[in-house]
Amino acid sequence: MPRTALITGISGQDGSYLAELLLEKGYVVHGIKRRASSFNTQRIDHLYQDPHESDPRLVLHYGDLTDSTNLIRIVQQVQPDEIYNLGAQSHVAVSFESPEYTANSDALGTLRILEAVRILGLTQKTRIYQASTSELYGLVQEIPQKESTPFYPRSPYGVAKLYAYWITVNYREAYGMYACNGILFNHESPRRGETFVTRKITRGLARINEGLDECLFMGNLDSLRDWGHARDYVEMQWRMLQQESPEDFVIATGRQESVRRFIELTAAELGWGPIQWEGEGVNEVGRRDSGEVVVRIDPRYFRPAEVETLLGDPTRARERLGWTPTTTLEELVAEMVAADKEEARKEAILRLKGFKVVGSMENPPTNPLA
Ligand code: NDP
Ligand code: GDR
Repeated sequence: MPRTALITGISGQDGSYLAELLLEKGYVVHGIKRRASSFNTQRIDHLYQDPHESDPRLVLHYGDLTDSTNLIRIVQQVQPDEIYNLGAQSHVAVSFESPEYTANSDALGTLRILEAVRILGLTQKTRIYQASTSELYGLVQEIPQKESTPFYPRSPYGVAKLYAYWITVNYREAYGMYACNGILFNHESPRRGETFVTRKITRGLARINEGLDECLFMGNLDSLRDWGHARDYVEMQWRMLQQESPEDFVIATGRQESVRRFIELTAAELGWGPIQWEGEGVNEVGRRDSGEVVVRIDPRYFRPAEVETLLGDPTRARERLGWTPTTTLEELVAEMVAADKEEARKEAILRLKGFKVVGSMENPPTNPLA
């Protein structure tokens, strides 16, 4: 019998890579997607199977982490061997705008998944992966951060994920469930949402390169992050559920760079000369080799409370999960730039041929709200 997995957040960046991985491994994959007024499954459309075919290996269910009845029904129907709880309002800046919704989906959503498994008597059958985050460390108490580093979240998102972390630990201890937290540091890919910083940079500079935009507006350029590739990280999510007993793991590369450096790496990948930084604070600008200002600061992108520095220590994952990231930061940037260059080139050709380019939801401007 093939194993059955249920993925919340299957339409997101990680959900799409994880679904690919599990299908390759022979799983039957069920995913929860939210009802939207337009199509929202672009990242998994290549995996789609006509539901009219017999025994499809990818099955999608409408649902939402804010709806217990729906979650209980889906878990009852699917009887999963593994649940990957990846669904979340995952944007830190947006969580300051929608703190209550973020708590409902990210904190209580996790509780609802755990309760569904418990209520349905599946505690000994179903293994649960909880998508925990380096945002738990927030105002960091120790560098680098490891599993034992104390938490100090700095956003409604971080606080909601703190609840999710502890309720996962609590259900493991209280009910003997196989439930574990992956404390994942930032991971990116060409499928990263357009408003997260790395994608905003590769997409924005690729559009400037094609003459579609003139300037990228940014927030804190000195923020430090440990960036890896999402494809590598979802493999660790799977491995965490294949251990003899459940444990929490930090997944990170152990290398830290600034947002500014990510811009420089992107510019280099586009074949530009070095970016010249001029001015200070909100007046700082980045000038490209041909003389144009391509980066400016917009205070809108600063957060009410910032996480300044994150650097993970993945020693435990290396020793127990055999963790070896396969993608360097330079390779990640190259892959993202190549994909965004192609998108920008397509749009430039459409414009040149006189086609009106589709509205802002399909092609959000380089400087979106978050
Ligand atoms: P994305 O934002 O790309 O995907 C989030 C997914 O959650 C989407 O499928 C989204 O659906 C879905 N979702 C949002 N709200 C709800 C809800 N109320 N009910 C059901 N589904 C919902 O995130 P990533 O793939 O990057 O991240 C996956 C998980 O890992 C998230 O929980 C995130 O917080 C966490 N994480 C991510 C890290 C990273 O660097 N990427 C690092 C550490 C943790 P829709 O497509 O309809 O919006
Ligand atoms: P983060 O990712 O908050 O770490 O959360 P994001 O890419 O949004 O920000 C990283 C850093 O870049 C700074 N920054 C900007 N960020 C955005 N989005 N837009 C800007 O214009 C900008 N300018 C500077 C930010 O201030 C921040 O310091 C991500 C999410 O995927 C979470 O779900 C996940 O839990 C963590 O990573 C680990």
